[in-house]
Parts: sequence; C-alpha cells; structure tokens
Amino acid sequence: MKSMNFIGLFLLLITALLTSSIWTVPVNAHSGDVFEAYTSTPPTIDGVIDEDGREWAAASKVTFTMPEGDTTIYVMNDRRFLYIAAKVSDNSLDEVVNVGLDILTIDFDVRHDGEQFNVGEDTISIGARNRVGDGFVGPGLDILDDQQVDVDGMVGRIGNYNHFEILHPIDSGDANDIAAVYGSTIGARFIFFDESGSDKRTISVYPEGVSAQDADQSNWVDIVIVAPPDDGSGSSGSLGGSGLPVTEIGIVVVAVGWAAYIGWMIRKRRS
Ligand SMILES: [Ca+2]
Ligand SMILES: [Ca+2]
Ligand SMILES: [Ca+2]
Ligand SMILES: [Ca+2]
Repeated sequence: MKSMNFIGLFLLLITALLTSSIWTVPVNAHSGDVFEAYTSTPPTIDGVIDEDGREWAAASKVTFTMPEGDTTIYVMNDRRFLYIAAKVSDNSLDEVVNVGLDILTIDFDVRHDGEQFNVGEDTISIGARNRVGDGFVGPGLDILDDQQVDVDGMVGRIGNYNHFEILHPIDSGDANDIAAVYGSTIGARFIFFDESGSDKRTISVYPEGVSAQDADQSNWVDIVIVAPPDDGSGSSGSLGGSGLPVTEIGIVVVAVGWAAYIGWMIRKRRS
C-alpha cells in the first residue's frame, strides 16, 4: 500500500511541475504585439510591395494611422534573413540628405530584456535612394556604424505610398547585430522619418505611444524568429519535429496516471 501512496505523491509532484511550466510565460516585457511568420519564398527587395499580396502574403502584418494616412508593417523570416517592409502613406518621397529624406529605422532589443536601448544593441535603416544603414549603440549612447554592413534594402513609390523593403540576417556573425536562433524573440520598434533634415520633418513610431528618443524598451513589439516547418532538428519544445510538444505529452501521461490512481483508490475503499 505504501508504494501506491508514493505513486500518488509522485503524480502530485509531476502535476505541480507541469502546471508551473504552463503558467511560467517566457520573459516578455513588451507590448503584446507579436510578429511571427515564416516564408519559404524570399521577397524581392526592389522597393515594391507586391500589390497582389503574394510576395508578403506569409508576413505578420499590422496597419495603423500616421499623420498622412494608413501605414502597414510586414515582418517575416526564412532560414537566413529577417525581412521587414512598410507601405507608408506620404505625399512625397523625399530623397535629399539634409534637405528632406524619408527613412525607416528599426531598433532592436537584442537581449529581449525590455529595459533600455543601450550599448551594443542593433539598429538598421533604409532611406530613400536606397541608403542602407547598419549600426549599433556606442559607448556614448550614440548610434555608430558597424564595420560590417549586413543590410540590404530598397525604397520605391507607388501611388500615394512609399514602399520600404529591408533584410537583415538572423545571425550575421557580427557582434553588432542581432544573433537569433529559431524560436528566439527579439524586441523592436519601427521609426518613420518623413522629410528628415527639413523644418517640416515628422517622426512617427510603431508601436504607437513609444517615443523615438526614449530608451525604454518595455513597450516595444516582439519579433519571433520562426523555424522552417520542415526543420528536422525540431524547434524548442517539440520532439524531433513530430509536432507534439513535450508539455502536451506530459499532460496526457499525468492525466492517465491520475485516472489509474483514483480508480485504484476507489476500488480499495470498496473492498
Ligand atoms: Ca518587393
Ligand atoms: Ca515624405
Ligand atoms: Ca552588422
Ligand atoms: Ca548592427
């Protein structure tokens, strides 16, 4: 009989462990906006977000309102790159440095701590006339250029929209860039400069309510780097890519164990 009491205790312990693993949400200090999408077909980085929706069809998207109208952000990754695009309502594509320049900047919370945009963190940008930027936060909290540029991008204009398309490796090997693996979550904010350099410049940020100057990362969005669906190595929490997470298998095992144990207790009391 003692052995059955021991089994009861064991089941209780495992149940407690499983329950805690379900309710312990990974550190996620951000706004709740999550971009999480895999594409097997890379987009063409040509400054044109395909109007048929094919090119960015797999992307996570969000549409919000900026001073000149609606803006849509697209995010997705494949095996090698993180792809970001934005279709921005704007009455002109401003292309001249120090006179008026339209730029999209993405700042990353590489450590995903939701704390401060500080030394060593990664920032990329794409400006009109296809000026790409790959930088990092330097010791004086100013933005410095990386030695190794790991960004490609193009800007185009269709109708009343500026189209920005940019890519950045998931793991470039450069200490001044994001270094993600499948399943990683990275914080980010998107900064839109309109007519930068002129006295008519405006700066808009997504998520809304986040400032371009404030280093506080607690309300930035999350970008999850998604594993390829056919990835044989399996992403975190799954058994060899079989699709059944360890936690779910554990719940089934423990449920069956409890049923057997309770059944045994009932039979014991009746006898
Ligand atoms: Ca394109
Ligand atoms: Ca503009
Ligand atoms: Ca770099
Ligand atoms: Ca960088």
